Amino acid sequence: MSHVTQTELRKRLSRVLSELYGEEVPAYNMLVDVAQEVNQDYQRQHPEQAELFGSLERVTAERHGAIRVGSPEELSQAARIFGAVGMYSVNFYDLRDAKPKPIPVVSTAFRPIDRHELAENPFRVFTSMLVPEDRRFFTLELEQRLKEYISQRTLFSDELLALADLSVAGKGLPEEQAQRFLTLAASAFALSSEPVDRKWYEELESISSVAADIGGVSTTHINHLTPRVLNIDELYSRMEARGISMIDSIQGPPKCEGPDVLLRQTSFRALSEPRMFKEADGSVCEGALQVRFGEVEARGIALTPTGRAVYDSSMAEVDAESAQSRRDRADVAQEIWAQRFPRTEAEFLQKDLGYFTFELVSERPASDMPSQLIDMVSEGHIRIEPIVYEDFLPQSAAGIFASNLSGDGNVRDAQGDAPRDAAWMSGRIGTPVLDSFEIYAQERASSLARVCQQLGIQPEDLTLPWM
Ligand code: OOG
Ligand code: NI
Repeated sequence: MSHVTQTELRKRLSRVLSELYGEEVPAYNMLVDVAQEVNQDYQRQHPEQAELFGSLERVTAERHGAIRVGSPEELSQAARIFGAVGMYSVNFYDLRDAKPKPIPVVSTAFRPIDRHELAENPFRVFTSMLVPEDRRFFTLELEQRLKEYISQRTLFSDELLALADLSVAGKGLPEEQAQRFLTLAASAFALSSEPVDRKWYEELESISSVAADIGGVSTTHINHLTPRVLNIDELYSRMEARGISMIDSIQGPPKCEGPDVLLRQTSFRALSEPRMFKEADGSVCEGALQVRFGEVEARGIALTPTGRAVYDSSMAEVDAESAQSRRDRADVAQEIWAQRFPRTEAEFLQKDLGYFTFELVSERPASDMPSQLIDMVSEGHIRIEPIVYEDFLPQSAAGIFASNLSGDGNVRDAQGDAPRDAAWMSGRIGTPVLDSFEIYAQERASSLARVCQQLGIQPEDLTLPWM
């Protein structure tokens, strides 16, 4: 019987979830169609740039999902399921003191980490976990009831988890088991028809609608699934032209003249979905909830710690300046970006703002070349290629969460008292929570090592912008 590799399993999982979500949220299908139109037009108009950040084939299949779970046990199970298809926990995001609205979760993203695996299929899932111990949101009494409720439910069946472990051990699954794994995974992430206990849901919703979406129901579900687009400004206006009202702005860096950096995202609120409710008197009736939405993303260069610091301070500057001057935020952002970020990739490299890989394109011996990497690039001996940002941005994620919340929520005046970080999360889920800066730096280093080997020199022989 044929063997399905983890890579193939990931491709299929992404496809199966996309079909499922399209059935559940028809507006998603429209978003995917519009994204594909925009990408094809972009490819036609800018053939030399369209594949700068990944092949069109990759970008067309590319999705990120978002799910939410209630406890470290549930998160560790999600890690096993994603591990089965070659997706690993990268970065720790704490959204509990996020602006404009605090969200009672800490998050990570599961994604492939190897460059070739990303090229094959970069499926990633932003996974958030409720923090019932945080007193800014929950009293001790509510914490206990939440934990009790969550510990009694089963998000992922034993059979699904056993197949996931088999896939890790055998680097994939035989065809029949692969199909079973996909069927069970899809049903674990589907919206449940189980009645929602109205009183319990509303109690949690008065604190945070994210808390209600996680702890107020007996299953998890895909909260959104996001296609990638090559021109997000164009997508934004085409969706509005089709009568879909998008959130006020695009999250993340503004449109700028220089190379795209990091991640830009925008979303629209999905329509109400019918859900069954169980009332206090035991009767069951149909109601509606509005928690799921559509989102789209555009990706650019992964920034180095130096570049990221410039990004963070520029964002803060934009906030301060637009609040003070009351000018349009997008205009202020464009102005500040033009001052803070260079216009060319070579300058990004020279100032050590972004990560690149390298390719030797000259036949000359190393002795005939400059010893500064940046000069080798500007004289055309070495070609650079930006490393695409594969992760998320906490501030943008907070904006995406906030723009789709139903109520205002309620944050109490208390100490948070539940410290969480990557090491804590890693200990609780039993696998490392990787740091994306290290992944990008590693990729840059191995690419440079290859070029040096071709030249018969050591990386230490070169003057590097980041050393
Ligand atoms: C996750 C929100 C964050 C993103 O793309 O930054 C997110 C959620 O709503 O569960 O998906
Ligand atoms: Ni998202």
